[in-house]
Amino acid sequence: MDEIKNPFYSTFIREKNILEGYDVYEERKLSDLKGYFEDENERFKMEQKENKIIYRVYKKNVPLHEGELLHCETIIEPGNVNGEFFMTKGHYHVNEKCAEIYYGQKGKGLLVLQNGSEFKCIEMNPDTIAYIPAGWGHRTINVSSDEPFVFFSIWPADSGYDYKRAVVEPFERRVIKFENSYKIK
Ligand code: S6P
Ligand code: ZN
Repeated sequence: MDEIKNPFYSTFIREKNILEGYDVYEERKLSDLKGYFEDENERFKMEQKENKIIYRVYKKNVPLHEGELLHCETIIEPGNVNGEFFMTKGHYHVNEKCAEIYYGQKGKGLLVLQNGSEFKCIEMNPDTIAYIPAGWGHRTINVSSDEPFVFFSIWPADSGYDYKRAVVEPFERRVIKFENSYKIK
């Protein structure tokens, strides 16, 4: 796509957790998160039994140029792998000058941020607006056991995704089910 000449819109259908008018749909199942959970044996067993969707992403396409903005909806299902809550893979932006904004819409989530030896966690509730500064790795976790966590993201179109760095420098904080809530270890 070279340029956008006309304004456009899409609509998030709250009752169905679907973005009407999306261009790209991605789903990440248990099998796509091999190696991401602490208990890999349990993840594999769960995958063999039923390869559940962990999260879904609905995106709009824009040209990947400086000045354009990407935006999407992410829906993380409730669940855990031996107590570790369902979460996104997490990534850094290839372009380290690119920040991002997350807006919580439904459910209860946690945004885990990492920058070298620094960590931050932000609780994401409906209407929480979180700012992810340039250079920080980011991952989201659904900390509810019974409802999806839904959030909206906006970020510069020339950010790129660096998933490898999140593997080489893994997120050191893990988010575990604890009583009716969670704990961070
Ligand atoms: C993109 C933004 C989100 C995530 C999405 C899935 O910069 O941070 O849209 O892509 O939540 O997470 P991940 O880590 O699998 O890309
Ligand atoms: Zn991002």
